[in-house]
Amino acid sequence: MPDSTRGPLGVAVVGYSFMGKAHSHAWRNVGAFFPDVPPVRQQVLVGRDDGAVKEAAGRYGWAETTTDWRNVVARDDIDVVDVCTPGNSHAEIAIAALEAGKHVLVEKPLANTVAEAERMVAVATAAAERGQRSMVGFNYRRVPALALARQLVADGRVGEVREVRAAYLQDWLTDDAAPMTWRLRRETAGSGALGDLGAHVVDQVRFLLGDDVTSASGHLRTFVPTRSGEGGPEQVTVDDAAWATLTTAGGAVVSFEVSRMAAGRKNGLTIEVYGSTGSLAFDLERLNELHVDGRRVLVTDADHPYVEAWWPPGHVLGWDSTFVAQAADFLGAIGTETDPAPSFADGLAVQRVLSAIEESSSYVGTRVELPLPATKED
Ligand code: SOE
Repeated sequence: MPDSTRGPLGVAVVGYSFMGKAHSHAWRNVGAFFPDVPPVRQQVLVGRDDGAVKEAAGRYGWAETTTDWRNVVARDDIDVVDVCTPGNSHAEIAIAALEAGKHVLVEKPLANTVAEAERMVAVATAAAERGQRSMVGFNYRRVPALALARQLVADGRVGEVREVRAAYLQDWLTDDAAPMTWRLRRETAGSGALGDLGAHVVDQVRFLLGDDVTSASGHLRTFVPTRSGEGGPEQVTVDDAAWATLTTAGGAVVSFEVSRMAAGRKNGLTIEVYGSTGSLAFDLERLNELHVDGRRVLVTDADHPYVEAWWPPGHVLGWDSTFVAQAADFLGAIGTETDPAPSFADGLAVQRVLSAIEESSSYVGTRVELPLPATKED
């Protein structure tokens, strides 16, 4: 187990693209806004391209860089390993870091498959016995409005939850000419919108309701089957969009929709919770607001979750603040020797739902096929 009594915790982030940048911002600023958590040293930024990772490290505030994550997880001056790589390397890096005695944070989704996630849970469970903390980066749990929504549901403010409508809509792949990326290859991303965006939706359903998903009936679609790769046209092997109906142990029914082709929606995670005595509604593109029974609540008061770490009422927060609060919760767990949430087990539960949605999508039996009207068949 890392010896956190020897001063600031040494942090290494593996990955320097979008999530590596967001997490670097978090490690750099967490101490300023959450002074009661253990301090950190931004020690190593890891990336495969030596020149690019050095340039990023200079901007993001890292002391050094390397192209070899295996070297980093073995270092005695590294206490925390933060995995911000594509999903196909989450399991290998996280397991190696846990077995090397580190605390580990992994970006969502936890893994690309249920089997990988199960292995990660087993290693994390054993590591917890040694005092090592592990967490999966469902950062939207740190949006004050969603943390407040969870409190309201738990306090019975909306009564028995019957319906949830949740969608995560983006539009960066709407244009057929958008080129191939690792996110469109099953071998690197595991799935498309389903795992990338749907992981957040499933985690939010479990987080807000404090409940588990017990069934899934899904439909996946790839609207643009090939895209331009470096070597010419390449097959897209993941979904562009996914739909599902989920049920929960508590009896709720969830309408689930994710897409990367929802023209005009940039980062549209919307969640509506309908209960027997009230309702809640949230839109990530207006993340400081929560609608309670249709009335807008500006979630910026000091007694709202996380807000007192930031600014006075009305001084709204941005998407990036969720990563700072996430780092604070992770460091707080290390400091208090408690296990943080969401755990790898939560990540595995999400992976199981994603897998069920994908599996059910291949079942013809769950869909009633409707013949086109005669006039259309001519
Ligand atoms: C996809 O574009 C993405 O970057 C997700 O991977 C993140 O998890 C989400 O927070 C923002 O959108």
